[in-house]
Amino acid sequence: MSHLAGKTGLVFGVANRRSIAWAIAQAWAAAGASLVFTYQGERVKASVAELAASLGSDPEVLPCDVTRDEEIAAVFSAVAQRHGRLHLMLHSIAFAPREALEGEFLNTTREAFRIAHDISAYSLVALARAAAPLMTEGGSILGLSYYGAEKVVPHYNVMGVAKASLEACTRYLAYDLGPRRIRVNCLSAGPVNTLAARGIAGFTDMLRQYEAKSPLRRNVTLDELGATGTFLASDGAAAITGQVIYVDCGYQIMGM
Ligand code: NAD
Ligand code: 0WE
Repeated sequence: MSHLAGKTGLVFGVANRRSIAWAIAQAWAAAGASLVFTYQGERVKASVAELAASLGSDPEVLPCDVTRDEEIAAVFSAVAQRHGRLHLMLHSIAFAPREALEGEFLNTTREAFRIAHDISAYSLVALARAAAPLMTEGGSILGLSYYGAEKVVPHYNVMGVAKASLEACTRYLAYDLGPRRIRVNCLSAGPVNTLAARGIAGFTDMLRQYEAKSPLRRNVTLDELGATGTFLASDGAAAITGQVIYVDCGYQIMGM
């Protein structure tokens, strides 16, 4: 189905083929959207360019480290020049210094707190502000969150606090941008074995916990995240804004 035909989308957060951003980008492309990709740093440039090229339509691939205002500005001026307008934007970015995801939350340094919030939450505000003037026909902005925003997940620590901020940013942005018909939502994913999850102590146990305890008795797949991401981007979700939609096989409803 071509639910996103004629729409232009900008994708932040592809690092490799396991990235949630790549799953959603593929689904957006399959629904007919034209995409522009960004990547963080030279390390992932080639891999993002190769993935983007595999979509066939030769999408643009631009550098963007979201801690750099000048790189954000350059991305949006390139999109404005080449496409003139924008309909969809995906924010699938998170980072906290590794030490902050080990040990006690109590020991979070001022610098780790700043970095986690800058990259994982403030960047949504900066990108939304830059995107809004191009979303002249309305738009859909989508972020990625995790249950640790709402409940304590041991070791998620400052990332949980940053995700709580991301979800609150989603609501305030939805309020500001609603009159321009720009919707802002978060998809809260159950655990997925990506680069960002690899090397997290106990991650395999977490996947098993979801299999044992979630109502659907399994883990979410990348394809399912792509499908929900496409729904939220489509006119089927035209009256949904400011929401956190759980795509976690129902785990979030459980009390124990
Ligand atoms: P990933 O490592 O594939 O993606 C994380 C992305 O963040 C990478 O592409 C990386 O380049 C980007 N990034 C980090 N710092 C950046 C910066 N300064 N500027 C620009 N980009 C930067 O891992 P993923 O699991 O696909 O993570 C994507 C999103 O999904 C994140 O927001 C994450 O919190 C969220 N999420 C992941 C899971 C999971 O279990 N994997 C669950 C729920 C939510
Ligand atoms: O949002 C995330 C992880 C984001 C992330 C991952 C890393 C690893 C490498 C942010 N910063 C870094 N910094 C690094 O140096 N997830 C939802 C996946 C995740 O991470 C956890 C989890 C889950 C789930 C960490 C502890 C406990 C659970």
